[in-house]
Amino acid sequence: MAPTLDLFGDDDTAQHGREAIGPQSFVLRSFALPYADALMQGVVDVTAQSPFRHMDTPGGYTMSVALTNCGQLGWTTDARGYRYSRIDPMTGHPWPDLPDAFLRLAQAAAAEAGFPGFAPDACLVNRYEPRSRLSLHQDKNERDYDAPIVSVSLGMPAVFLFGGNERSDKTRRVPLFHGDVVVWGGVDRLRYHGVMPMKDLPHPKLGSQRINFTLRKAG
Ligand SMILES: O=C(O)CCC(=O)C(=O)O
Repeated sequence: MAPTLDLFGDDDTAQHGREAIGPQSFVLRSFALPYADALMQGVVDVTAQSPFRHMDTPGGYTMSVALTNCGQLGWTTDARGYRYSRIDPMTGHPWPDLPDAFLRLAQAAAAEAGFPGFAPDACLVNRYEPRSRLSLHQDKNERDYDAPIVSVSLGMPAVFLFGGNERSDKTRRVPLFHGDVVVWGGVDRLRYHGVMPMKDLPHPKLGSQRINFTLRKAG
């Protein structure tokens, strides 16, 4: 019988291993699976304090991806621009603490990709639904670019776009599944990236959503 494609990466057939997508960029297949339950509990705890919301961009659009943050600094956007802030503008309170499992996973993944000693102070949590997309962008709001970005995928599969240092550079399509972690830094730190419009491929545990965390050293 022909092998079936495991779309969810949630069982023994999930792919494992480290795939290079740039000189200092890697997909760590299924790396987050051992942390998945703790991560999802972390999302529940974080969103109880700072709920998901759709933010506006300086260009006048509302993002199709809903987001929140945890950690000392949270990334926000509104008509005035993109920035990090210590206070959640929706609640008027500091962002929730970074759950311990997020930190442990981020440090382990960064080390696995060649970036030991990663000390993130910001975690953006994105929630994608069918048709949500994230256009190509560079992560440039951080104070310096010495630390890598660690990006964790849970739930529905997605196609991650990984480009070059110019917006017009060719992009590579990288399928990402539940439990995959992408790490990029060093010479690749400013590469353009984004997510193609999501298809509705419900995940057995998370349903028709994809949760992504990106951990950064912003301050
Ligand atoms: O959802 C993803 O895989 C990427 C997220 C991202 O690029 C970002 O939050 O800047």
